Amino acid sequence: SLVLAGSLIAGGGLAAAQSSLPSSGSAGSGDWTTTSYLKDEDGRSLILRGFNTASSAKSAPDGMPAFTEADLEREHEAMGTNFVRFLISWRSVEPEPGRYDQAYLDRVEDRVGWYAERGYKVMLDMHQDVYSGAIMADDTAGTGAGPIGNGAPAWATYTDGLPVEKQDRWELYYIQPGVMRAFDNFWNTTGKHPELMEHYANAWRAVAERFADNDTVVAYDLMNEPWGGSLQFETFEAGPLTDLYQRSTNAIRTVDQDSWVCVAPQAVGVNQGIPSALGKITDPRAGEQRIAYCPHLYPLPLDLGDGYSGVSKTLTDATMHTWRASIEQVATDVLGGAPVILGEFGLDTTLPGAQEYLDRVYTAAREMGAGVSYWSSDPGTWGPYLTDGTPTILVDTMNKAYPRAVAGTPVSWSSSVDRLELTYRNDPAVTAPTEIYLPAAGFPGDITVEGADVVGWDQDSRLLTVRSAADADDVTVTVSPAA
Ligand code: IDC
Repeated sequence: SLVLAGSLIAGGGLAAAQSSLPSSGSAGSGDWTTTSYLKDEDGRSLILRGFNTASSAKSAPDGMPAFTEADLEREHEAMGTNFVRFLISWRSVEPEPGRYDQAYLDRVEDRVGWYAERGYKVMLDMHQDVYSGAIMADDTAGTGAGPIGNGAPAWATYTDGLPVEKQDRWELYYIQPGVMRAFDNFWNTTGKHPELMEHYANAWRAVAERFADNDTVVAYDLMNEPWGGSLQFETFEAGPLTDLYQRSTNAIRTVDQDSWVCVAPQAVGVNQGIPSALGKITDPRAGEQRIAYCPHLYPLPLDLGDGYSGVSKTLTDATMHTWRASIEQVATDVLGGAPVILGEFGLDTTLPGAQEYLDRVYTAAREMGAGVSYWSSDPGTWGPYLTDGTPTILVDTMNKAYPRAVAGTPVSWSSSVDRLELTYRNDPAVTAPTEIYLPAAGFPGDITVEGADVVGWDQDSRLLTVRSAADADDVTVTVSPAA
């Protein structure tokens, strides 16, 4: 069973974790930071903070999340986010082989417009869970929008008549024979469906064609939580997964030169800290590579519903320690210095220790120079608001001061309620100012800025813009409320 697979994986992760834990026992204290960031159209380094929006899109007939522009306005006002990992799906992009649904892309573009108006950046995530909604017979399975699973269209779902039995947890469907076979056919491990990966890459080209000239869409997350079916770890990641990424990247680059292509490792195991065997993806664009690494983090104890305390906390810390090492290894050694976005992490915010875990992950992301999209904005105890609109602890957790767009390369930054400090290597080629978000709670009125010239401080948008001398090298800016 997957529970067994899960404990095997957790066991392997822990063994690895223990052998590499520093003797002081201070897990996750590595000082690696990326020197590579996604850039905006003005060349500024982006520090991205936001949500996955949204799980509700997965099986909606029109493929749209139950998330309105008013919901975005509330999020923007309350949390100062600047990023979204927006869920799209292959079944919606290519409902029939070779036919790309432009009306669907119109709906996506409308939502992207809401984000654009508020200065966000968007990463489109080609989502899947357990391959497709067509894995089980159901009224809606024929469109690929069935109740269990999401992602691939029905026409690309070949279970070869193998069973998919009802399971208690959604993750358990991954090892049902019919689902395993659907993946084996997709990756052409069966040798019967070489066309499916080609379709997938071309579906990405259709998406990229639509958004190539859109400055708000900065990244394409090629596949949510890849699963290799009967291929696992190296045979999968270094094999068909790397191959699919390369083909999709090549397809995207025939129409879009500038957006980042984000790749993720196998989910099971690597989300829990096991090293990844992903291979190098070569970006055919002229100039620097624009490949980003977008792993997820789901320590097993939290996923199984334990809180962040006691043994569960010890195991979670061990997971995070090996996870960071594994992220660094792929981003640096394999992908050649790729920016990192934590595409998903999340938990039930009512679990004991949830606040401490959230703080711990955001601290790690800050230290690593990684963007973050929390799973997810959907209403409920995992999200920022319950279904009746009551805020959870996430709202205050997210609403912190942070630099959003930096006119150079961030070296380090930190913030408390009423102070922000940012050090960056100035890039004289960037003329747009550095942009910093300052929540009202700690910065209610006038502010004091040291180390750079203030360009503007807008107490409505809560955005401070600053500029340093063109010949400056390393710049340290501190911001606090005026005395
Ligand atoms: C979960 C949703 C849940 C849904 C399930 C299957 O929260 O309502 O039933 O997907 O579609 C992931 C996945 C992400 C999961 C999330 C939380 O990428 O789709 O959402 N998660 O379980 N990987 C690890 C956790």
